Amino acid sequence: MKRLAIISILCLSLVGCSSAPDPITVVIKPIGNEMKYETTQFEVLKGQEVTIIMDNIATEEMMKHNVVVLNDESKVNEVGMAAMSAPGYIPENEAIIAATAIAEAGQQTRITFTAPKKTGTYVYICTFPGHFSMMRGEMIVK
Ligand SMILES: [Cu+2]
Repeated sequence: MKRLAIISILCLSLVGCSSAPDPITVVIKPIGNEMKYETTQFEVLKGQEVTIIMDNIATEEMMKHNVVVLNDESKVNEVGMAAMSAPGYIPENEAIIAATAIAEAGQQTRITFTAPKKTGTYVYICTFPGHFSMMRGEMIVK
């Protein structure tokens, strides 16, 4: 009986060790009123709960931004182009794994999602029309 109790305590602690990593929050801002992200790379762990905040510190009304994470870098153009005529500038596309809503100048938008189980580099873009060629970054999943 004593041994059984010890084994079950061991199992419980092992389960604790292998549980998902703590959630992470990443704040992404533009550089002032430029069409550029200040943060162009960040790291997360596979399976981690990730919150991305688009903190649009721009003061020019025309500078609206979001953060759209893709699982396929070859789809950047396709998604960027389709976004121009999509509701909220976020198209329906299988390559999109997470997207914040567009943040107006001075506003914040956010999205919470689970990081992919597969390690690698995932590109993120701003899909406000005309921005995706300039506004890009990389989410590294480790
Ligand atoms: Cu933008």
